[in-house]
Amino acid sequence: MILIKLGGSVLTHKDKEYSFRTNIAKRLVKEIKESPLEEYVIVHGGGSFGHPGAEKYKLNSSEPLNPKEGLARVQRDMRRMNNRLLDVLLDEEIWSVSIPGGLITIFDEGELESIDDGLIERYISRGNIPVTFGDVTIDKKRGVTICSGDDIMKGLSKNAKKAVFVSDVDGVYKDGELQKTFTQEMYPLESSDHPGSSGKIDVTGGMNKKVRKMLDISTEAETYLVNGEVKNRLKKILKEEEVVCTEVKR
Ligand code: IP8
Repeated sequence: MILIKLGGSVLTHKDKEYSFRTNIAKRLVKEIKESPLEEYVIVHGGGSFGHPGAEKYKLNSSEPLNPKEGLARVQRDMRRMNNRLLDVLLDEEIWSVSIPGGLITIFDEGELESIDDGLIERYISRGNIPVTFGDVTIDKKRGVTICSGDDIMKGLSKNAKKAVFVSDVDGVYKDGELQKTFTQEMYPLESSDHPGSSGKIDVTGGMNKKVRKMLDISTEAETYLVNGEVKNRLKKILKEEEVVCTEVKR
């Protein structure tokens, strides 16, 4: 099984609320379709649908504000985004099923405790493509918390051969240089490592957090970060062709 995370940074304009980048989504979905994949799961992030509400209700903190309302509103926002992606997938005849991350995960103090991968497996074995996404979920201590798409990638990685993170950067940089391979010793990153890293809202926090999760995932599956804004990079990586990207390896 292959895991593909379509980041909120490619699927949305992060600085404009609820702005889905339909054209990029269409191209990425076509690239997936043109690759020889059979069993795969698509995971997507929150971008400008999920993150502004998550920030407003402080859903990633130990004391969320108005958690009932925040849960309801931000879950609704994420389902809006998911529907936009489903429209694109179904137009390409990729028979997708939506599995909200908030309904298959349980968190404890902001950390993923368990994920119901059985549900995902059941749909895969039917020949459907599970599409899951970052969401608001139940947290044993906090009541609610944010489940990021990266957490879902981690939760599903034990059954995966490959985990591909599609973002708006060419890969992971160290000392301003794009790394073909990023290893444990290069962690953590300093803000000066990554050129052009922006201060856009992303409550699940920056490249360091992502790379930390990718290092963990790499003990289970080959793990890559690739730029989805550049045509055919995703397709090439799925076809196991040489492409500009970073392999993260513990
Ligand atoms: O963009 C976050 O998912 P991510 C989901 O994968 C929400 O971190 C609701 C902000």
